[in-house]
Amino acid sequence: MRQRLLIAPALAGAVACAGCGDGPLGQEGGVQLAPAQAGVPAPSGERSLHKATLLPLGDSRGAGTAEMEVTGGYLRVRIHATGIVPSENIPQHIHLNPGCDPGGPVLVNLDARLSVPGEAPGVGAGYPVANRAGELHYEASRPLDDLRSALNTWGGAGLDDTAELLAFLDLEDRSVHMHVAFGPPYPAVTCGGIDRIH
Ligand SMILES: [Cu+2]
Repeated sequence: MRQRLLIAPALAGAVACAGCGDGPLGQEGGVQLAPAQAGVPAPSGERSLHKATLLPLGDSRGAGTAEMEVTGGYLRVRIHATGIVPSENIPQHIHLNPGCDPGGPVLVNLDARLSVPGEAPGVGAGYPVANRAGELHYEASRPLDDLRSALNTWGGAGLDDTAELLAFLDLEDRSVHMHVAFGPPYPAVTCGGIDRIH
């Protein structure tokens, strides 16, 4: 049994996120994650497609879909949603928990570059803005090697290769949240558990 991995401790100035469960938004602390399973061979040319149906929470009318695709050495995330407050940067993340209540701490920021907690804030100008009709269309991608490096640097994840990265991300056991632009506590306005499509 290998030692459990530890996400970097919270930094001063991190903001709270009531809709996210425990931990502040963006720079969570003290998250214990199971390590990648030893003995699992690295698949060649890893490909997968995961999807979450985003449903409204609370008084929100927000709804949509999020797709997480691993292909060609990249993680690519697309979100299409409606009923989103226009003209504000909408914080959105992949959260650790499979369900929405609570979502748990942030695993990946769904900002312009798919940053990780500690690397970039969980709210602010890096996040997408809905148009005047309340439609939000978002796409971002990041090389898997770059994402792995960031998780090692900012989360102390100790991931040696892509197979360990994908086991660490464990996308089918996570959820996607979008939040109100202003906070704290940045309650979630939409959420969906992630399923693997193929
Ligand atoms: Cu979130």
